[in-house]
Amino acid sequence: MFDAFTKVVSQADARGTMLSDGELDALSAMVADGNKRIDAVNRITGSASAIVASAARALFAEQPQLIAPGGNAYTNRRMAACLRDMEIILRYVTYATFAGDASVLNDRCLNGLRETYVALGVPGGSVAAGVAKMKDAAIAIANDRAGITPGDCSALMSEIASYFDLAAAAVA
Ligand code: PEB
Repeated sequence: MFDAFTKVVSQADARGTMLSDGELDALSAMVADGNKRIDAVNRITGSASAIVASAARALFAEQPQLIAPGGNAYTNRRMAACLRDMEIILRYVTYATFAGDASVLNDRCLNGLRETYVALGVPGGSVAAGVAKMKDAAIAIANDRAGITPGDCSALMSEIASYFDLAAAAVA
């Protein structure tokens, strides 16, 4: 598991070189903007249940076969497993955002997930659709201009979006 710093160190070590100016500049910019990152993680974390609930509601409205008899979220047990899976994925997205690196998400959540869903008969495309809905809900909350010192969060928001996209692509 890497964060943005250990990833750059590991890459430099693999090359056997000192850290480059570009690497130092990029990490320096990340530190300078660090409060935005922590605030975004804090907001998403604090609204995690609402993000999962609204994404699940939207997913089931769009794909009602999932909650119809025989569907993959039919019965309380499967519904609970589905909401739990969405929450797990969201949790790893917040870890990746905090670390500034996708490796924790890849290694501990997405690795083998597609195969797990195939084995379970859970439709990966539907999970991906749920993840995309979580992305929209999470970005809306993290990027809300109200109650914060306004600044440019566009790079951070695209970074967060990229972690959701990675998760969706891993199971789709
Ligand atoms: C992945 N999900 C399920 C299982 C596992 C995971 C390992 C089988 C064991 C169990 O039921 O608990 N676990 C989960 C995960 C990690 C992990 C992400 C990462 C570290 O350890 N059903 C739907 C939707 C979708 C869904 C499309 C969006 O209709 C999910 C939610 N996951 C779902 C369902 C099951 C499941 C299990 C329904 C139960 C399947 C079954 O037993 O029939």
